[in-house]
Formats: sequence, C-alpha cells, structure tokens
Amino acid sequence: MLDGKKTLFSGMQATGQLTLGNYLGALKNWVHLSDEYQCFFSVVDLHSITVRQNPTELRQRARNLLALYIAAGLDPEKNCIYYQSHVSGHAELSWILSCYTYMGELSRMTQFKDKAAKHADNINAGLFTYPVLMAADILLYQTDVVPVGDDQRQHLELTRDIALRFNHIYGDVFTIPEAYYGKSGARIMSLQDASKKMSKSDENPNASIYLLDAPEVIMRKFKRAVTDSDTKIIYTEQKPEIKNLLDIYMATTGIGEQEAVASFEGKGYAKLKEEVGEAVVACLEPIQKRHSDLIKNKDYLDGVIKSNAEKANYYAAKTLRKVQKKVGFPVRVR
Ligand code: ATP
Ligand code: LTN
Repeated sequence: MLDGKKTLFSGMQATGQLTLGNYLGALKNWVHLSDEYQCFFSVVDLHSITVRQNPTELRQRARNLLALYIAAGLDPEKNCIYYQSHVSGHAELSWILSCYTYMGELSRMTQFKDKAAKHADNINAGLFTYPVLMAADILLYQTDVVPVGDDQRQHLELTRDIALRFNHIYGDVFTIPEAYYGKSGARIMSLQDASKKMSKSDENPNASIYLLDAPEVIMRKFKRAVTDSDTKIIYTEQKPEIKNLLDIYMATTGIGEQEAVASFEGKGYAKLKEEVGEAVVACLEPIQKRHSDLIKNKDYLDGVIKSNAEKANYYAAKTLRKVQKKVGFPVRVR
C-alpha cells in the first residue's frame, strides 16, 4: 500500500522490438490499471543479459522500450517508469533471496528448461536464477498485484513461495503478491502461423507487427498474412487465422464481435486484411508520434529516467534495509 493505493509491479525485457501482441496483451492493460494502483513499470535489463546481447543494441532497445511505455499512455509523473539496472536493490535483494530458494524449485521452472534448450551453448547461472531476480523485482516494492501473461504464472507462484518462506522465518517482511491475468481473448497470434503467439523473438519479421513499424510495412505484413483457402469471414476456433485478424480488428477499434463480423459480410479476405491493417495503423499512429517526439526530446526523457530511478531507489532501499536487518547484517553507522 502506497499513498492509500495498492502497489502494482510489472516489467518487460528489452530483447527484440515490442510487438502488437505485447501492446494489446500487456501494455494497453497497464495503462488501464495505472489509475487504480501505485505502479512501478520497469525495463528489466538485468534479466536481458541472461541471453547474450549486443551492448549498443541493448542500450538503444531499452531506451526505446522505456519511451514506448510513456508513449502508450503511462504517465511518468504518476507511475514509476525506470531501468532495473538503475536500482541496485534488485541485484542485492536477489542475492539474499537466492539463499532462500532451492535448486529443486528452480529446476522445475519450464521457462528455464525451454531457454536452456534454445540456448544450449550458454546455459549460464543467471538463466537458472532468473526467477529469483524476478521475485526480487516484485518483493522490493511490497507489491500487491502483478499483471503477467500465462507464461509467467510459475514464476509468480515461486515469488509467493519465497516471500511466504521468508516471512515465516522473520515475521511480516514482504507483502504477498497476487497475479493479475487480465481478461482473456487478448492473445494475439503470429501472422504467419496462427498456432503460435505473436512474439518479439520470432525469426520471421512478417510474423509480427512491431509497434514502431511504418504504416506501409504494417499494411504489407497484413497483406502477406497467412489465411485458409476458404472465403468466409466468421469468428470461430476452426478458422484460427481469420479469428486472429478479427481479434486484432476488435482490439484495435473497440468494435464488438457481432458488429465486426457483420461489417465484413460479403467481403473477401483481401478486404479484411486491408481493413485490419488500417485499424492497426490508426491505433499505433498516435503512439508512434509520441514515441518519436520523446526520443527527440533527450533532456526531457533523461530527466524522467533520473527522477523515476530516484523514486524507485527510495522505495527499494526501504525494503532492502528491513531485509538486511532481519537476516543479521550489521546496522550502518550514519
Ligand atoms: P519473447 O519472444 O522474448 O519471449 P514475447 O513477445 O513473448 O517475448 P514477453 O516479454 O514474454 O513477450 O512478454 C511481455 C508481455 O507481453 C507479457 O505480459 C505477455 O503476456 C505479453 N504478450 C506477449 N506476447 C503476447 C501475445 N502474442 N498476445 C498477448 N500478449 C502477449
Ligand atoms: N519475466 C518477465 C519480465 C519480468 C517481470 C518481472 C514481469 C521480469 N521481472 C516482474 C512481472 C514482474 C517476462 O519475461 N515477461
């Protein structure tokens, strides 16, 4: 609880460019939640280096991502929008929590198993302890709610287990966070293979719409989107490609299912793709405009980064001091 509001924490990695799936499935919901909660939205760059990164690209992507948070509608005066690496408490708490997390628990994490298989040449210890760092992110701010996708469910359960274990030993130190899964139906699928989710790490750039794609690129990607060989535009699980296009149309225009399907009656797939493309372009245009203004306004963005990191550090230090005292570290002489 901060200033009479519950606390919310979430973060995204700056690996790859943000997709329409990330926006409709996460970022857009964050904007809605940001009025109700005291929010911390982090660009989790410490997590990113569990996979090898090009330093210049990582720095640039992280700045783009932070600017996108703001461009999408998160007010940096009301929400704490910051780089994880600017708050050393994340790494410090992560170390302490790792001493309260079992190898067996971490070995069961499916994301670790998946990523280890995908990056067989770099199964580093950070990849293994990734969920502990995530627990530290959340617990550092005494977070009440964490909006996450389904794939993070297991990590959130582990965070709760670690917090409960710590509290059991030392008393009431951490708030026990709840997951917030949002409404279903916002899962956007790949434009090239509707059985896979649209993902920023997809190797085929035509599979994903990136938030900063130019309008003509967006139109072209929709034109090339894979569909079935039928012609009927109906909303059904049996036609996953058409369903996905309609889902995107509904999510970007706010039009309901019946009205959307009715508006495409008698029209062909080409027209559907064109109209969905136009809807996405219109939805992203104001975000892209704000993003471009922010990136150009270096002083403003740097100011936001600095002041928000200070704010995050203030709250993080409070929790960290409490934890350090509980585990028996010497008190600092002022
Ligand atoms: P990666 O490919 O690096 O795993 P990703 O694009 O799958 O990345 P994440 O960084 O895992 O995205 O997720 C960031 C947030 O976006 C999460 O809350 C996740 O649930 C949401 N998200 C990601 N992809 C989609 C999608 N296709 N539809 C809806 N929500 C999504
Ligand atoms: N692991 C998450 C990103 C993430 C996160 C967090 C999300 C890191 N720390 C804390 C919520 C709360 C991901 O890859 N989507």
